[in-house]
Amino acid sequence: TVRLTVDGRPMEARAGQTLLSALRAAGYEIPTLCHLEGLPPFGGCRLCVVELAGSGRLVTACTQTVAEGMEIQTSSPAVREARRQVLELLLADHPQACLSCARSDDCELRVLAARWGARVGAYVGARRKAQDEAPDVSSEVIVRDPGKCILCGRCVRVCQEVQGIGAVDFVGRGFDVTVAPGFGASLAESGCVYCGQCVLRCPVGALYEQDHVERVWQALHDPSTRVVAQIAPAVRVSVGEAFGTAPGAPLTGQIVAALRWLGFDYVFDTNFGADLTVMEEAAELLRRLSGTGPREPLPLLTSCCPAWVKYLEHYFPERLAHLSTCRSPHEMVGAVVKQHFAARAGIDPERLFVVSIMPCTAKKFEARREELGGAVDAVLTTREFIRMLRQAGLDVTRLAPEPMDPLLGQSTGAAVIFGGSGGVAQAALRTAYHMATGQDLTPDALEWTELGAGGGIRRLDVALGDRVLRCAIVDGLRAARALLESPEFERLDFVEVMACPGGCVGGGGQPRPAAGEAGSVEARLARASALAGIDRASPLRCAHHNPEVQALYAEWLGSPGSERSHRVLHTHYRP
Ligand code: HC0
Ligand code: SF4
Ligand code: SF4
Repeated sequence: TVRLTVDGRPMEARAGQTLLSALRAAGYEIPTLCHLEGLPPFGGCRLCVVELAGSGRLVTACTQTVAEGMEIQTSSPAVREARRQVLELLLADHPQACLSCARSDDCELRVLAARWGARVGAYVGARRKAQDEAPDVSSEVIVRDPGKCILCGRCVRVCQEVQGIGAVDFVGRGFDVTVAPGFGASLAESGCVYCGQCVLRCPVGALYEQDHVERVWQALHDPSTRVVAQIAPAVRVSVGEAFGTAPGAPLTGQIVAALRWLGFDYVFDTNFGADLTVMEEAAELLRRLSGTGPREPLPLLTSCCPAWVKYLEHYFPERLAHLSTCRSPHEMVGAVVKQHFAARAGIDPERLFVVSIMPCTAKKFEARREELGGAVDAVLTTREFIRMLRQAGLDVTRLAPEPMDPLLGQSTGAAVIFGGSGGVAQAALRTAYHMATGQDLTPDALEWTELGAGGGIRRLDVALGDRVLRCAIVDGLRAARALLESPEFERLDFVEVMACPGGCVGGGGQPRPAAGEAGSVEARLARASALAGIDRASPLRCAHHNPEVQALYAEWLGSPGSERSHRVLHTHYRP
């Protein structure tokens, strides 16, 4: 340990730690607009400056390493003045549009400017050209508003360093500088896969999702439309954060109650679709293992993450035959609702409007794919859903829990863990094992080993009778590229890939933690462990034990992999 003095008091830190992480660990709230948890320091915004006692020098806490005997001031007059100036310079090149900005509620610039007393108009002069550029609305998922961009570089770095994509970058110099896709391309023309990790990190209103809230209200207010909601696994453990709960508070029943208050006619569970996906994907895996299907290579790659699917289509089209043909869980729910539930309930499917509430921005893109036949009509991110709740004046934490509606409302522990990295693979293995051996394996017995140092790839071998199934879990697209390009790839049988770090719990549509970027990793872990807790406490932990799924096969689909299952629950991909 290293001993230092902070604001006149002793403090200990780990040798080699940056001042920023040491101060934050000790409970100091140090402002930054560019720092990203888990990535190397950037030192771009200069808001995290602290004063070195003695020299009076200001240093950026994010780049400065702690040293024995160091004495620092975190809120001296010089520190406060420097922070205020940084913020005033940012305001000088920022539209004063806070009142109607998509990020007004949780804009980090607005909060910090007010906190440090930054004045609008303190600096006047030329402005960057980007201020006069119209927002890029080319994609059906993400809006990029260059006029609001403060050039913090968070989106650039998360896209490049976490996802390994680099769809956006700094372009131009001086007053021309902006953050955009290369070669003047729009976001829709770029290599963006719509994971929304950049949206999650943007501190201001320069990146946000295309808003589906109004179209959902319209459907709810239309007396001739029956509106169906379904909620994703990861949403149930994050919505509460906007209403003051700690990350990971499970609120499934309260969310169902809130949806009925909002006027939804039916509330179903994407988890039901996850159980259904498990049945189909496990059957597909066993079929591929037996080598009977045409052009169905191993490893089988999971396909429920639309950003991952788009990534493969764009960057590795030669690998598309590896992708499971299963539609993702919420698309399965949409298809079953429109093609089966509607008939049973005597409703014209044309009058049904299905809304998916997802932790994900890419699901907006998926829902528009022609191959999926418009089974889902609108996708709300967790954040948009929270805004609807606020518009309706509902505090979800104060509602009495209610159950989901029958037919597509029941689910098992296998389904809920879909929301965290590794969950899809574990859930599929539970059922594949049963399909192959007639026995249930102990869910908690699956022990994965980390492959390489922090590379985001985990491995597991599972004995299926006399055959050993070689499986991997891939967390994030950078790790996915590493695996696709490694010789190890061809030796695997089954691989789960989720685009977002930590899986959907860290999805691009999730609420930003109350503690901001500084609390992001912690929030992700808390949400994932909450999902694992729901699984462990579930009376049923394997998809094949879901009574409603069994009933759906018995009365309509036949068996997993049947001709009807293929028509309703599977898809194909475009190179
Ligand atoms: Fe996910 Fe899903 S688990 S992708 O991460 O597979 O969005 O939560 O809803 O569809 O179930 C997201 C989360 C889902 C789907 C499920 C899968
Ligand atoms: Fe990059 Fe994902 Fe943002 Fe697209 S959505 S620019 S791929 S981080
Ligand atoms: Fe969406 Fe989940 Fe994929 Fe992220 S990991 S893009 S939240 S499906």
